[in-house]
Amino acid sequence: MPAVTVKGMTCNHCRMSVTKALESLPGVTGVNVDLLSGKASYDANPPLDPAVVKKAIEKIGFEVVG
Ligand SMILES: [Cu+2]
Repeated sequence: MPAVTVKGMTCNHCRMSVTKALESLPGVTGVNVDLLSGKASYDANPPLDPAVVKKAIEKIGFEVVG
């Protein structure tokens, strides 16, 4: 599963926001976001452009750090 590290998530609401943002992207079949580590992993077919993933997360107010 490809993954990014998201900075700025502080509670379960943040985690759900990031999850929903990723789930809304075309072709996404699964999303898992870990609040403590900030790791957001996803599966998509066809694979997502990492720039699109970054943009979707930044659009809702979080920072992608890796
Ligand atoms: Cu929160």
